[in-house]
Amino acid sequence: GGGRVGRVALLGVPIDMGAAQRGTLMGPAALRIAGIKPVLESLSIDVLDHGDISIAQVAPATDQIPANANHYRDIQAWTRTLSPRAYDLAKSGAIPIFLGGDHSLSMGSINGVARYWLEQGRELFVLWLDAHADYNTPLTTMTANMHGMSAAFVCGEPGLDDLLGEEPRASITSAHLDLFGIHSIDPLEKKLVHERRIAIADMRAIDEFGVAVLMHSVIERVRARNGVLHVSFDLDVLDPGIAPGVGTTVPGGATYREAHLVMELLYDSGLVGSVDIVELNPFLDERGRTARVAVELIASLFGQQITDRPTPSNTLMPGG
Ligand code: 6HN
Ligand code: MN
Ligand code: MN
Ligand code: MN
Repeated sequence: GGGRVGRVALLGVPIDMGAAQRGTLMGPAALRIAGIKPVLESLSIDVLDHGDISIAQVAPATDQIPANANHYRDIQAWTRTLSPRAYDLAKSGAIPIFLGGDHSLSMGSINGVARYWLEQGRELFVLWLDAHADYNTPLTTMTANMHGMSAAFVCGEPGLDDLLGEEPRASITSAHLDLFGIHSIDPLEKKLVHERRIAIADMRAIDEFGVAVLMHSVIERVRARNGVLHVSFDLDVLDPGIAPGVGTTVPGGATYREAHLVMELLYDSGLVGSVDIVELNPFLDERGRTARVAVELIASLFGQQITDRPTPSNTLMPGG
């Protein structure tokens, strides 16, 4: 396997203030110990690890702190720091992988990457692999935890309007978002997702139709518009039986093979331009199991195959 992807840039984003449970700040270290760099290198990919970003240098913000947004100042500092770094990494021509950290990091990573692709005249699409929709705003949230608001923020939903400060806002639209693997959604969040007519493949749809059929429609939508795909991979989309090391486990998640098939089909598509891997909480993990599963899935996303023989779908699909 391997070959299509030339360069990957790793960037650790050790943030845990967006979640209720602390500990995801250890995620980047655990992903490195689980071998993310050597595994990608074994696929003939050039990997540059940029280390972890820090918010130590950020100038204090003075905007009003909105209600119902826990640790707003911290998330704001991370978002303002990460967005320009994400822009630069996308511009470097490497595929950035943002190592979380809780899911609030996607507010910065997607904003920066979207700005780069917008400049290139390419539309950015986002595949949100998650147990949750993360489509709350300060007006709908039941917890005020900002990792539950990141998909809504990147789609330009109001309520966190000054989060980026001087950093240009590069929202995607809700028509560029695919929620995939969802099996937990709050009442007002569900209403908003339906109002926006956001594409959702929930776990019931995956049970009924299978991953391949549903992924095909995600991929075709991006390909039809010559778009680029950002994969925002929240490890809690996986069943807690295979991925216990996350703060918000929900029963009924994706199986090991369902998740690998998602990644294999994404690799075959050749459309993935950037990746978040979020919500790994080593403090809650069992002997590194979840970190290892995450790295195995990243391997499939970057071209590892069970055999190197063509499958029916990667023979038929252009770019396969
Ligand atoms: N995540 N919907 C819940 C909330 O607090 O808004 C859970 C969010 C989980 C967020 O896992 O990235
Ligand atoms: Mn999430
Ligand atoms: Mn989640
Ligand atoms: Mn199932």
